[in-house]
Order: sequence, then structure tokens, then C-alpha cells
Amino acid sequence: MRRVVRILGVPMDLGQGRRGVDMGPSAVRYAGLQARLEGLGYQVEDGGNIIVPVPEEVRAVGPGGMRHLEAVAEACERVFQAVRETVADGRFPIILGGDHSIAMGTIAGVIAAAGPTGVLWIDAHGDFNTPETSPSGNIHGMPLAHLVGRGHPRLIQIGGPEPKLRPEQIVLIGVRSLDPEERRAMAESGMLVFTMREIDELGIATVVRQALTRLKAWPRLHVSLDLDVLDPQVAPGVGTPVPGGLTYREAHLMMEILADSGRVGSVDVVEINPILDERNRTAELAVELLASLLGQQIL
Ligand code: 5AB
Ligand code: MN
Ligand code: MN
Ligand code: MN
Repeated sequence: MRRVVRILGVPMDLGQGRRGVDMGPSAVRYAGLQARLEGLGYQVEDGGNIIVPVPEEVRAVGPGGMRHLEAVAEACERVFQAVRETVADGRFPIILGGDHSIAMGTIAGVIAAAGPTGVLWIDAHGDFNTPETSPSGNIHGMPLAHLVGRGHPRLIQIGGPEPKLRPEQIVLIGVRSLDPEERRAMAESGMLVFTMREIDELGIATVVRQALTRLKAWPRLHVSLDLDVLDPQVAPGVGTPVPGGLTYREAHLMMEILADSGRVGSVDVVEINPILDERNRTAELAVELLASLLGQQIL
């Protein structure tokens, strides 16, 4: 039976301050995602975009200084429904962001349909701020905290009242920028975190294999790929670039090893900002990484 992929776009830039990541879904489609996956033998459906308001039409600052809280929560609820339905239909969802706040909807949707799922959060940042610890009020810096049940109830309750994840079922890879309080909470949380230092010392292959072993109790995995994990020299088109990131080769090898595991059942690709990009190369890189994650091999 041919595997079926469903692409869902989430043109969301409410979870952060800089404009432009709402154009991510268009940029990745333009870079040829569907044709590339069809070339690998997949049947590909495009489920279109989830409706997300533009910042101009919604309330700017919510309680506790959280930017666009209600609008982000409502959009994430729509993401939750669409992803749950996609997984229940037996499709492999590829969710194109949009800023990283969408992961509160995608992961809740995957878990509602497929049950407990391990999460690989691949990101320069920890995304573990709460409204109290956030220096910016930007919700894209908070999704992981809310997924484990820490933060504002409106966001914790997307897709149901209980926390969606336990810290033990999360591994972060590529981290190199944490806020002081976020860092403390992360160290105490029990999540396994591979910073860039560990990647440099151990090599990306060992890091990814250790991550897979750590998550062995969860046969099904979700990958949440924030393109800012890559070095800005290879991925300039992201909202919050941080120097010292993954190379082109490390990112590909990571995707290849994850593909070999046969355990990845869903993926988000987030934070691509076409306005800051150079001739769409970050979106093209995203397509290549997705092809590798879905089994493209050189030989
Ligand atoms: B991203 C920062 N920690 O909370 C904050 O790109 C940045 O989804 C968050 O990883 C970056 O505002 C969020 C300073
Ligand atoms: Mn992120
Ligand atoms: Mn990031
Ligand atoms: Mn970002």
C-alpha cells in the first residue's frame, strides 16, 4: 500500500514579533514539496491552509503581556482538529508553519488520534518559557512549556484539559539560546537536551541515536523542526536566527537516521521567514530535509 502524505499549511505569525513567517507555507509549496515527495513514491494530498487571522485584525496584547493570546489559541484549536483528522485518516501529516506556537495544536492533534508519541524538538531555542519567564511575550517561545502543562490555562487546554506530554517523552536537539529562567526550568524538568556542545563533542549521529534510544518507550515519534536550528549561513530565512547552528550535512544526516528508524509519524516545519530569505533557499532546504526524513536515499 502506498503511504499517503497530507500537507497542511498554517500561515501564522501571531506568536512572535517579526512579520513574515506567515508566508512559510507558500514558500515551501513553491519550492516543490509535493512533486518532490511524489518522486519518492508517496501519494500526496494538499489539505490547504488553516485559517489564521492577520495581526492587524486581532487584539495585540493579551493577559500577562502575551502577544495575540486568544487568536493564537483559536488558530491552534483549528490546527488540532485538522491534524487529529489527518492522523485518524491514516495520513502522514506535514504541517508547514508559521511560527512555532502551532506545535501546541499539531502535537495535541497527533496524540489525540494516535496515542502517546515521543517528541523530537529540533531547535536553537528551548521554547520552554511561560508567560512569567518570557522576555518577549511571544508565544512561539512558549509551546513546549504549555505542552507539558506549564503556563497559561488557555494554551495548556488546547485539545483537552490534560497536559499533552511528560518531560521524559521529549528530546531537544540543537539548543544554543535559552533565557535565564527558561534554562533553570529546563534543567529541572527531566527533558533530555542536546545542546550544540554535545553535538560538537559527540557528533550528530550519536546524538540522534541516543535520542531514539531515550524515546524507546514511544514507538511513534513526532518531529518538530524549527529551521533556526540550522546555522544562519545555510538557513538565513528564519525569524530568530542564532549563530553556531547545524551544518547542511548534519541536518541531512539527522533526517536520514530518523528516516531509518521507521518511527516518525508526523512532522512540523516552522519559523521559515521568506522576507528574510535569499531567493527561497531556506524553503528549498526545508523541502530537501523533508525528503530525507521521508526516506530519500542517495544510493
Ligand atoms: B522559536 C526567546 N527565547 O522567548 C523568547 O523560534 C526566543 O520558536 C524564542 O524557537 C524563539 O522570546 C522561539 C527570546
Ligand atoms: Mn522554536
Ligand atoms: Mn527557534
Ligand atoms: Mn524563531
